[in-house]
Amino acid sequence: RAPEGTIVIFVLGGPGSGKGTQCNKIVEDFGFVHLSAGDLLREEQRNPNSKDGDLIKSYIKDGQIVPMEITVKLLSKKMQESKSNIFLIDGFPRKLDQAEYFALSLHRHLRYLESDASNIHTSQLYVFDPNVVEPCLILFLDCDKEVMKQRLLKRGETSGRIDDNIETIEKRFKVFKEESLPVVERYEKEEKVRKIPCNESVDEVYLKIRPIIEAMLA
Ligand code: UP5
Ligand code: MG
Repeated sequence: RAPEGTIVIFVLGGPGSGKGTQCNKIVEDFGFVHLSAGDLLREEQRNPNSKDGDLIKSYIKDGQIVPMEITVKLLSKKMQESKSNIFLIDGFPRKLDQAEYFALSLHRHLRYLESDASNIHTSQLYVFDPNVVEPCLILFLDCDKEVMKQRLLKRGETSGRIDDNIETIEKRFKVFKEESLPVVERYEKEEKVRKIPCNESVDEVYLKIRPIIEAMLA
């Protein structure tokens, strides 16, 4: 059963496992807000007024994880601008400490608002319920490395993504295994993870995801 208030679902999985593709299907059916951390970082990187553009570019090109303060700032800004309260967060957290930082920084932000904006009624500022910033569900898209590699190389023919080349793809796999998989293992201990085998077609994979979301909302 989903908690009241803000609902956060993390969609995790290796590079090319289909996170973005499956999130789009979920949005079509359920209308949640989809926030891809990678998409937000690429958008920020292209913004000529951003002071972080060059830094983001160098991390992504090297398949490394961008310092989390940057990513969390982008995510929490989008969450606060949104009128919806159900968020699919795709490709984040990518490291154990990022999960803690995500929850904590939202707490801190609320306290800051509470102390600073004394002329506005505080209830108007509670965009997040601090008790439910923790995710209620983790969808883990589990895909064979060879399948992911073929998908990314194919996409790389037209995507223009600076990380869709074989050299960076291999680095992304290594970072995923060493740094991001422990995040999934952490949430497995809390029994929040639903593991979805993802080698099949887009529609076959989605057929396994849809009932999980329905059950969460029931
Ligand atoms: N495709 C998808 N599903 C398919 C299926 N079932 N059958 C056949 N084809 C399928 O899919 C990839 C490709 O496969 C597409 O062409 C699709 O049509 C096809 P997609 O849905 O895009 O997969 P996704 O898992 O989203 O792959 P993506 O490349 O986005 O995953 P990454 O995790 O590598 O990329 P992301 O954008 O999340 O991050 C990129 C970089 O940003 C990271 O390497 C890192 O440097 C940085 N980053 C951070 O530093 N911090 C963050 O929090 C997030 C990102
Ligand atoms: Mg993606």
